[in-house]
Amino acid sequence: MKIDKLEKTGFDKNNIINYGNMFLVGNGHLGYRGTYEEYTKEQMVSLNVVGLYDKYKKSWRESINMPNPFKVLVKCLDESFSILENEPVYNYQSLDLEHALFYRKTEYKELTIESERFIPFIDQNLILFKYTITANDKDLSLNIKLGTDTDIYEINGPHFRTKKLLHRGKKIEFRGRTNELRRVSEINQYIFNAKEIEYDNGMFSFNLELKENGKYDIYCFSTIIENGDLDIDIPKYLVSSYKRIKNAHFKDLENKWKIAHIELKGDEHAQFALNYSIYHMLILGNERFETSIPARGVSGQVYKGAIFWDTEIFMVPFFTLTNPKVARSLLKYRINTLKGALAKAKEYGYDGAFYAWESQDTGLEACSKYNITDRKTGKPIRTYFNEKQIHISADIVYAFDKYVQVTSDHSILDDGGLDVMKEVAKFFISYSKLDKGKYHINDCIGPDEYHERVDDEAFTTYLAKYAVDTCIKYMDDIDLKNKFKEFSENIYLPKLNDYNIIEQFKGYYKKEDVKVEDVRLRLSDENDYWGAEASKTRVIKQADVIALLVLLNNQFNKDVFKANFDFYYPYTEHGSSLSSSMYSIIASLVGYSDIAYDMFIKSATIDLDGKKKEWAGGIYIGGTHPASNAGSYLSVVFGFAGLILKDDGYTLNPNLPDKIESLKFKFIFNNKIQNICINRDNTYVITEEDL
Ligand code: IFM
Repeated sequence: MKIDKLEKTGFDKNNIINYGNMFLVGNGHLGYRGTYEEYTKEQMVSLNVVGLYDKYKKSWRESINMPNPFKVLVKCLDESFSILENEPVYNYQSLDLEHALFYRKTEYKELTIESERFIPFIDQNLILFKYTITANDKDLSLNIKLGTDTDIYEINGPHFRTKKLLHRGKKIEFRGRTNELRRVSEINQYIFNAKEIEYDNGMFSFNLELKENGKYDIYCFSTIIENGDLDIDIPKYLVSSYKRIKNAHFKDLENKWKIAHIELKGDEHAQFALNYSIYHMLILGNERFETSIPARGVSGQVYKGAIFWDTEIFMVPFFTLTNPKVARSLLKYRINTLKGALAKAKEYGYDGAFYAWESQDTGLEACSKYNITDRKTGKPIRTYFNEKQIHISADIVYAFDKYVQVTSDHSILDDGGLDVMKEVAKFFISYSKLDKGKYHINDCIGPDEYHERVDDEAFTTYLAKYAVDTCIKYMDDIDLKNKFKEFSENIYLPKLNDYNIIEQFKGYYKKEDVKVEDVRLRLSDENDYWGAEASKTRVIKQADVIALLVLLNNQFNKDVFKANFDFYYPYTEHGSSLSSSMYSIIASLVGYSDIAYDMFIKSATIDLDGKKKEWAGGIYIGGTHPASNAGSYLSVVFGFAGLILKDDGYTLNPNLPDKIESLKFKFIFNNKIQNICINRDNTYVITEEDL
């Protein structure tokens, strides 16, 4: 297995934010953006913590960023060696995808700066940094400023109503109290040699005489303490600790890759993009936390650090197949937040569990009623994602069902999974309206968010029925079963028309028949919110009926896949990064292998090509795109390989794109590793081995 590094040379200020996302490191609980040590909050330096949230006044409640533990500024006389002020002779940065290690090298005539950082999984709340200065061709007298920057980058902050810095020797301790009165601290242990050290407000300052070709190393071990425990025992780290933890981290990552890696022979571009996508999954899956994975992963506070359907529909399947323990902890998050979902249902007058469209630690709704602002006027736009995107509850049941199917781990049902299912079933029954003997799910929003408050929405109704049927499948309670069966047998499902097409919602066909480019021309700016114009037309934001066909593929045949693909493809903007992987999968299943390939590449390169949407109206939506990363994995496994999961096993129906000579991957099914090898002619060999 060879996994190339992500590498960039040169420096362009315009790339700073993008590279911050691209070169992210994390361990599913902490994330540190791919920024440089001289940067500040202006360049969006951020140490993001998943599962910690705070609300400042009337702003959106969002995840917390901690102080930057590793700020370094180097000066020689009056010359600053910050890349923001001083153009280097050579600049290089890399991300070792195999080992989740960030590295940078910036060369000036007089000196070279190198740094690296990583966030181990083995030690949950630790980040390690190393910084090296080399004097190039003469002795140098340097001044170094090094320490903790408490001027934090925040979107809806400030989140720390009190900030205190304590300093003992080379240790700096930040103690913060959030607006929600949570105590969080950060203990930063620095290792460096210096004679006279001054300290001011989180920063050490000292002079350094560096001989020609001499090297000077600085280390930092930063520990985040989330429970306010001030007596926590933190080891005293040494230089040898750095090497030891780094070695263990490398081995850990190598083990993770063993199952997750996919070989796409003959296509280096696709291979690299897929490796990069899988990297993002690996730095997000942490079985020891039940805080789930936010839509922007650990790259920052965009989307409030909240968890969406992205996790259950895109990411959970990746982990179910490659690391079921992580999948289980993601599902546990939905069990733990059931209370919030019950409260939300009650608030809106429904029974059961109405999961939050944007969910945080409590499971209460974090999605604002005005989730988008008008780009020109700055005025908030009323959206109904929160109240009407009810498919989220069914998506969660879907993820539970697939997990059980693949792992045979029924204990998740006893641990609360069945309660989730029952409450979700009750919710859909209470949401529906009986009309002429049929239960209709009206006034909702499907994955296509441009058409709000529609009736008989295909994705939602099919998934609602699936959720209720899944609950019936697993439960014993006869009375409840009969009640659920009555609903399931009589729910109204949009039917296939004479051409095998499923109408996305009642009245969709009557919408103005224009295509994506027509709507684009109606916008005054590409960053305008598309919903305003698209809602009047057939143009949709993202896979909706197509997503339904992917998820419930057992219920439809190839003719239906093809008819709906042909119909909806020209109307789909792919305005969400969740769209293209769904189209890729269906394109593979109908034999459109070129489109399948293009859509896969689109999904896999979302964080590499710099072309993604950064604004929705006036709201910044940049960051990494884990659902799209997971989607590229799914495009290969469910699309190119045609994996179909069934209650009694699985089947493969491969359709390799022309550029790919062979495809090899592993997944875990029923506690056994399945080794799949697909040849150019779509013949394949499966071998099985013990875990
Ligand atoms: O969950 C998605 C949604 O489908 C489209 N807008 C962005 C959300 C978060 O990724």
